[in-house]
Amino acid sequence: AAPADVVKKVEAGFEKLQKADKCSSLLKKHLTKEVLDACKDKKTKLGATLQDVIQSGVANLDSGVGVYAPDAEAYTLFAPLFNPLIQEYHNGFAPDAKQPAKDLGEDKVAELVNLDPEGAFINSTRIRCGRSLQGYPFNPCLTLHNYIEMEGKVKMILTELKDEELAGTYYPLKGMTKDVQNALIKDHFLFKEGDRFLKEANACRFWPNGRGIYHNKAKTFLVWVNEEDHLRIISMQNGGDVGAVLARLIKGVKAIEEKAPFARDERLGYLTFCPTNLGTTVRASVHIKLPKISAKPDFKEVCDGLKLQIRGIHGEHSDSAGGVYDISNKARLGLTEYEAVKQMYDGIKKLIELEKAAA
Ligand code: ADP
Ligand code: CIR
Repeated sequence: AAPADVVKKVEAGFEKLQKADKCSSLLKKHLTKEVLDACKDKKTKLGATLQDVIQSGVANLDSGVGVYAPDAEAYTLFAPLFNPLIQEYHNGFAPDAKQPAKDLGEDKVAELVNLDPEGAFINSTRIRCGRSLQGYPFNPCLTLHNYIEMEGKVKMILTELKDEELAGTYYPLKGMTKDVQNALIKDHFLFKEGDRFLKEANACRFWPNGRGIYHNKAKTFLVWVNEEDHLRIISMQNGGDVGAVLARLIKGVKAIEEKAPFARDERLGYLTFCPTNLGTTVRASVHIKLPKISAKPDFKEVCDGLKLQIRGIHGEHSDSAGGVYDISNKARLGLTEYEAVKQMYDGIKKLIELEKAAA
């Protein structure tokens, strides 16, 4: 069972959330007294406790979600907390629901014609998915040795990619100059450093060891190694050709999957560190200018209705700049990979129609 001092910490965390009037995280909402009592004494085989699950959201009261899974077992052991939270985030995915079989949409990419052929609204399009290597837990439970071993395995797989569009170079974060790192971040290619939500989840230990980025010359196919997830596989390019971006992602995912076994759960699909990414793990986004409708007070409501999520210009927890927003599908669980992309596609098509019609 969880040690007494950990149970104390968890109880103090619960009290802190209860007192925080302005906190509107899913953690605060779903960590009821009953859920606390059902989970506070539990410990996974790897030694993770409820404290590991909630510590980021307790430290960061402005979290939208506030929880992470330290290992795969956490999703079932702490189901009284995760299940209702997952249900609310992913469009009502119920405790007895099951992630459908994988369908990346290879046979349907041609239907995704350019959303903005004139280039009037969309700066760029990006689709990413996450993968966890079978046999390794998530960040808080990884050792320095794990990080270095995982980086070695992934680097080997990536540097052996033969396809011209996928072939590239792996750049470890360790030893990268700050200038290069900051330029990659600014240009939206690399993950940021010092994310307080990840830090408080114990996800940045041994940084920058074992972390890095792989990309092709054009920086249209990229893989993040050991940031929030073991792998983040990314396809991106300027403009609104969603089909081309998806086709490249599919090619990359298939080539990598041939070489590495990934963790997938019967019910939850592909397993990830953050419950918002479970299932398909797909976030398909555009950087888009919608000056008229985004200035209206109901913009967020309109996006909610289209099952879209709004982020700022430098990703999650950042602000818009120059009227450009990052808009993506919100749910990743309970639908297929293709449907996740299509949710973004259909929603953005609608937003562009609304923008054109707006006074
Ligand atoms: P993730 O998408 O992996 O969940 P973030 O929201 O932090 O994580 O975004 C990561 C980076 O990807 C950020 O620099 C963000 O600006 C960039 N990005 C996201 N969508 C697009 C897009 N459509 N075009 C260009 N860059 C994008
Ligand atoms: C939050 O709750 O706001 C952060 N923990 C992020 C939640 C979802 N985003 C993510 O996993 N990238």
